[in-house]
Amino acid sequence: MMCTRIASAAYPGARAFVTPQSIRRLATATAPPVASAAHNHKVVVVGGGSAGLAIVHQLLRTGRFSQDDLAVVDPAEWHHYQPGWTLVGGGLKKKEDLRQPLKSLIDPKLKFYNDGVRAFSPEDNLVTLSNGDKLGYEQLVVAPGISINYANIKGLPEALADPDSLVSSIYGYETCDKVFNTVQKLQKGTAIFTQPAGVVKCAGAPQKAMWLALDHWKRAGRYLPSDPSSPIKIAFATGLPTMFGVPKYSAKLEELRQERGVEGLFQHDLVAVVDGNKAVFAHGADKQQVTREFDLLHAVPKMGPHAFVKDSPLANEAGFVDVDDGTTQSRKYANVWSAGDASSLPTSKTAAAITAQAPVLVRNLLRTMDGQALEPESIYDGYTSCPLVTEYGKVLLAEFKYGGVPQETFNRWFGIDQVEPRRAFYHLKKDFLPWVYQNYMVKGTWAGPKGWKR
Ligand code: UQ1
Repeated sequence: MMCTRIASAAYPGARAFVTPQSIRRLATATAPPVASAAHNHKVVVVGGGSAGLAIVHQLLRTGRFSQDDLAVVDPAEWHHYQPGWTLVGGGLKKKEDLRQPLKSLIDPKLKFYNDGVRAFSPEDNLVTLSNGDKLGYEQLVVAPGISINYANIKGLPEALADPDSLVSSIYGYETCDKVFNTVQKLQKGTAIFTQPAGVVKCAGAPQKAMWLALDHWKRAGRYLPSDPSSPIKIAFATGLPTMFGVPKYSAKLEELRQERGVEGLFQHDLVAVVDGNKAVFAHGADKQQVTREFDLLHAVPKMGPHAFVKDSPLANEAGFVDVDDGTTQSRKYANVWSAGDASSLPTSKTAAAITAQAPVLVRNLLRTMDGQALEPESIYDGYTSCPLVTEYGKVLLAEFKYGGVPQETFNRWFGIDQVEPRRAFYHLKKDFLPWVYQNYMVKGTWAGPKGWKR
């Protein structure tokens, strides 16, 4: 679960720079080219998403790399600004405006392999592409994100694909615009918004979709909070025991839920959609089956590591790239690194988290490449953020680190308590962040709360 993935204790810093003896020390700047590789690169970055692009362009900007020294591997045609899909769900943005051809975002000095990964062979410093080609590397960054597994909820793929159903999800490009269509269509009945047990990216997004829909219906006079005669009724069905994994923000969101008359179905994990209008949940520890009828369903699919990561020697038991919580270095291979959703870093999976992870990873990777020990201060503290839209025009800006400890940028500088939903944070989310992401973060010049970097 997202909330339990947040480390319960503060990061034990000492572990970060005491490298286990068992770790491989072979791959440094002096590593010989790999004879069996079709192509050799100094650094191979798997993934052209938020983490991959930020990292590879930060590496390039050091000026240490020549043409094709750095390679990016990704089979995608498009790069999406996924944090914007919540806003598409609220009718605030067009999904077409949130994507760019991936190729157009990759600096011409980089080698781009527009292909998937079949296998990692870290003992041989090799990555095998889907087309069979082998890439040799000195350093490897694994940042391919996570996989969305729609089929793990029975009947969900069919319900999402049916253009006439009121079943949608902000979690996919195909369906994020269906969300607002279904919200506009619903005149009366029960709307259910779900959040699965287990790992999801952006643990706040499932309820953002709900808060925007609620506000839309309220403004249209179809939702009357806590009034039994309300034409529309709303339930939030979550696999988790609370509204959010961090107590400070969870308390506020629970207060909003109660104030706004939203039914809370906690520890309800959606397992099936049947007959077009029934949601089946596994409830509690004994997974007791609970069925609820709906008129509108916003479903959040199950997510998990990609098979090519999970089935590789790089993975931990849960299937994520097994890296040190502080250094982002693989616990098994000293020349392997990971950040973003694919990594084992025990924090909430967001683009904001990557703004803090990427500079640490880059610094530590370069030190390792130079055969130098890691610096004790180059440690990721678990920083992540969730700009939680609570209504049109208001955002609660959750920012926290490992242990669910709040670390609020605007509290630090201006003494503003970010638990209070505010208009300024709404504009940060809707206008500033998409702009800074596209113009700076993917180019390697944005470090989140630490601002712009060279
Ligand atoms: C951020 O930098 C970022 O990436 C561009 C996000 O992802 C969209 C965020 O959600 C947040 C909160 C940040 C952090 C930036 C500031 C100014 C706190």
